[in-house]
Amino acid sequence: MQSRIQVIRGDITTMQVDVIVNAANSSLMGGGGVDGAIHRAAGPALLEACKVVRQQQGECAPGHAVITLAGNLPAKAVIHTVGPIWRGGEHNEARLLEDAYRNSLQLARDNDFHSIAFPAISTGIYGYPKAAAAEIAFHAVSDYITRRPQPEQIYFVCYDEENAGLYERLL
Ligand code: AR6
Repeated sequence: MQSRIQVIRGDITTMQVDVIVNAANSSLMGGGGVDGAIHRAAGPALLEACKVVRQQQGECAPGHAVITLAGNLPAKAVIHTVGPIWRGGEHNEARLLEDAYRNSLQLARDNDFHSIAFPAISTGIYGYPKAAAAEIAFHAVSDYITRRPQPEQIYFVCYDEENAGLYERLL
């Protein structure tokens, strides 16, 4: 049987899964990195959907997650989560990063999704050290799925070589 967790090298916007996760910022209004790539690939419908969520729920705090449609993406939906900005490690960063993974999985499960793809949240513009972030990602996801049957398939999509190497070693 295939492992429930797989590491993929590449671009998350091409993933044919039920839901992909966006490493967003609290405004939910788009940005650079994977957020920019997802908005470009999804088209303007995604920003419109984010604006509606923003009007209804306000900003998305670090560690929290919200869900929208996926526009032109192959995925059925996008979960936008906000990772912590790295400020030296003494500002609850690890806990917030773990929450970002856990709350995204919970939202996928609440929406009855079976497959989900994550980027390496916070490890780009937000500056989280990649090795530490990879360990937290694996720990948070493994811990979640050992206790729950859904989502059945989790992909870690690594865009840069350093993360790909780290994730493959952890797997
Ligand atoms: N597919 C998968 N992973 C990607 C892709 C892609 N197409 N593009 C980049 N990555 P970042 P953060 C990886 O900076 O650190 C935005 O402006 C990248 O190699 O996208 O959480 C938001 O609006 C890195 O490992 O997100 C926020 O303001 C990982 O995605 C802020 O950046 C995360 O890098 C969030 O910063």
